[in-house]
Amino acid sequence: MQTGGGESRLEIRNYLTSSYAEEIARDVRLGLSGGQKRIPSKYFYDERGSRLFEEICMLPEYYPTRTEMAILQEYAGAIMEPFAGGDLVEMGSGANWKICRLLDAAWQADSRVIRYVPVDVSEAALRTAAVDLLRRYDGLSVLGIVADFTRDLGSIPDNTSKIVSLFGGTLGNFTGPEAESLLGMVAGLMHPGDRFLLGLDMLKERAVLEAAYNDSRGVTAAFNRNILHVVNRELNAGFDPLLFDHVAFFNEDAEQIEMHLAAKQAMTVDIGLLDMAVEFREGETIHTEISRKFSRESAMRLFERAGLAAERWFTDDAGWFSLVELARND
Ligand code: SAH
Ligand code: AVI
Repeated sequence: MQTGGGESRLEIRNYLTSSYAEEIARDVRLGLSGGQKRIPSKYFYDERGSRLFEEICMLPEYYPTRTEMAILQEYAGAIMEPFAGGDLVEMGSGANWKICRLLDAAWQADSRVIRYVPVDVSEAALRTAAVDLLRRYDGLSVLGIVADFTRDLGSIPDNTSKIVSLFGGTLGNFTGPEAESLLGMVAGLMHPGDRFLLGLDMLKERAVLEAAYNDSRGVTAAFNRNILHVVNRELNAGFDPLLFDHVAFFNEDAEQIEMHLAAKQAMTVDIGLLDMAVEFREGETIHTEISRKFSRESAMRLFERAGLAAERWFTDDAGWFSLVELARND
């Protein structure tokens, strides 16, 4: 869709609409049928979920956003300096705070021609962020891609130089094999000179990690429960989200935070559109998210397997978060 007037610099292509209903039906049926029940974390992000995530980013306990923002603030000039213009692709873009740091650096330097290409499953978040950017940056054009980046990376234009970014530690929301395949797909999009900016949340003290996912105001709990609101709406299900406790803990062996929703009592939940009744024992959980934490060594192993090479590492003084600039390893 091309919007008119002052917004003629905005085009949004939606690759999800036809498949979303079938996909959530398939994922929820499969996820709630096995031993450990699961719902994939990408279903957190409807309009309300994206807003709750933005609230999480501002919480005192949730250090990743402010730490990555500070890294970007310090190094955006150095990151953008070699980029002569082309596409700034952002996977899992959400709100536009982080890309603004890079755009500010480019706009201050000169007037390179830059197109911003956000890729996100949440059309609402993507549209709001895009319209705001067009207002702020004269001459910027935006091609928004509403898609699942684990599947539809082929929808990203491939005819110009680019910097691809995946901020926020979102890579950590994927298992090792999923992350490797995602990075391999990004490597496949890159040409000589292209760069990939990857935000990684690093291993640190358990108390700091667990506080970030168990905030005192209960915003993360509301974000976690929101996935049940999404399933209720999309699949005509009968979950009472308040009958599930938010549970988040650091699994040290797996080097990941795990988020679950634990049934407060035994119950049966009907999922109308799937013609399915799901039984819960008291205390039984739905696993909703992993958030993997990296060391330099585990990250380097992953890059190598995906055909990527780290060119520059940018970190904060405490080493809590890393922004890694990667190139294709040819
Ligand atoms: N980049 C932002 C937002 C991170 S939240 C930041 O760093 O703060 C994760 C974002 O990724 C959300 O906007 C969510 O809608 C999007 N997302 C999650 N899984 C996705 C997938 N499989 N495909 C496309 N977008 C996805
Ligand atoms: C988007 N992602 C990097 C967040 C994280 O920290 O793993 C999602 C989140 N889950 C709970 N709080 C934030």
